[in-house]
Amino acid sequence: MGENPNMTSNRALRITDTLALPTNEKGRPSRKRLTIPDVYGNSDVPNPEYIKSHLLTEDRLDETLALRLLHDASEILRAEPNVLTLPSNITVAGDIHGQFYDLLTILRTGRPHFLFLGDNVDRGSFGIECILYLFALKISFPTKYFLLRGNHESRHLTKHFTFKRECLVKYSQSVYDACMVAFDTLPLAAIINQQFLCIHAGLSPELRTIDDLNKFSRFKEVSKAGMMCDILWSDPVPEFGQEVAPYLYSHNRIRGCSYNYSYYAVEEFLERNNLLGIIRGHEVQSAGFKVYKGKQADSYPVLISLFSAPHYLGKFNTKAAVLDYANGKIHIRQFSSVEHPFWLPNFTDAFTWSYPYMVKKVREIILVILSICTEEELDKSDRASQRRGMMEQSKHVFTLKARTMKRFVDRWKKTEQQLPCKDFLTLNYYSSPENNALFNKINIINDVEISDKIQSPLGKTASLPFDLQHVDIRSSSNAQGAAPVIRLSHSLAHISNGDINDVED
Ligand SMILES: [Mn+2]
Repeated sequence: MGENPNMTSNRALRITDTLALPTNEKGRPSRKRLTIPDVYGNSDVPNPEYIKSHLLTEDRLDETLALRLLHDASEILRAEPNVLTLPSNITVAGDIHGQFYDLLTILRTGRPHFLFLGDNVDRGSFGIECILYLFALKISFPTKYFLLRGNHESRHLTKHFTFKRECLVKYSQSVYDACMVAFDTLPLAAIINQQFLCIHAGLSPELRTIDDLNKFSRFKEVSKAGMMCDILWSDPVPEFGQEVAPYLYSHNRIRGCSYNYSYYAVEEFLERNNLLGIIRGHEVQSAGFKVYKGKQADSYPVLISLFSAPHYLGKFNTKAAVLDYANGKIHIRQFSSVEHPFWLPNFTDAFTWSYPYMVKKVREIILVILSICTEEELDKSDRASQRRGMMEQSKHVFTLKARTMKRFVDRWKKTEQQLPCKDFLTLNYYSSPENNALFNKINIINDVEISDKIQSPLGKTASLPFDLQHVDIRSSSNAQGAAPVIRLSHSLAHISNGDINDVED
């Protein structure tokens, strides 16, 4: 283990096992927030098992405990180099994306060491659970569990996808801020057994030797260009291994930033650095993994993609996979998703989510109550009332009121369609042709405004209700400030072809 001589290996295994677990009746939430004494006891390391069983029932941690875990883990991570040196006999996992219950599947088996390639948060509803538990494991067993940074371990993506909102709903701004500080300390790459480079996304034109990765300070937000951006954002070219003519890099149009690297770029890099292959995550795979061309028929593949979030986004029928490497052999282990608790889109509570339904139904009820007669009947009623006496006059007044009310409701209906109210629309999840059109229209406008404002190299594909058309917005990250590119139905088009390799993650 050469990753960090200063690592506090003496801290490992000193787990207090005398503390009583808070009682959870048949897996129901105890509603008790675990505290520092509950988890740390008299030790300087937490007991991850207490944390796991508590989080499993959707219970939460006391804020001081969450902050302590984030702080303690980031201190250990900060002491690690940019590039970890790891041994063989290891399990490598790709993107987890907030799927805490599937993360537990990975951890249940596996090798004596674990390496996570990044993107543990966003998309799924349990990103903070993933981080708190993985960090508890890191603090307790710093030479067993290793974490790399993904492009989603950053301020600008967690803000635009789900993780920030999740932290604010489940915890607080302080916990989110502490997560961001901790993410800045995550190492960027690992070399396994002096043979394989493990990295979240891939190569960069600026990356010539492994030493290049250790030459800069990583303790900052992910940059929007340059090597730190590339290794967390790049992808292999779509025609990887079947390039007609040799070339190294092309612009990554799908991501809107960074590059696509070719087979030749990988081959050249591996030869220069005397490595066998690259293991990376970053792209969803229908089988959970993708093995790319090897140098020769019997050699190791030069590139392997892993994706460890099964049933991705709750709608893609995808498997997940991890890679076991031991005794010079690579084993890919596939796994399927397990059941998990359900969260409404955007962590909305049930009352807020159902508010638009209520407004619609109450409006319809009022309309039905007030529509006591047709327009013709109203006209007849008008003429009749003019010929009758005082008793009839009161009926006339009522019909006038009814007519006014109907006009008011009709006008309200039109106004609602013409003037998009953001609050209403973000809650407007119910599906009908006119509402879908309205929702999509407004969603595009909002996303472009946000993307323009921060000039972020991100694409936003999450958080739309499943039954709505998938809207995929990608804004260009280049300094010239090119107009954002709006592409419709990108992901769904691919899934319908059984090809989801292109879906951003
Ligand atoms: Mn990624």
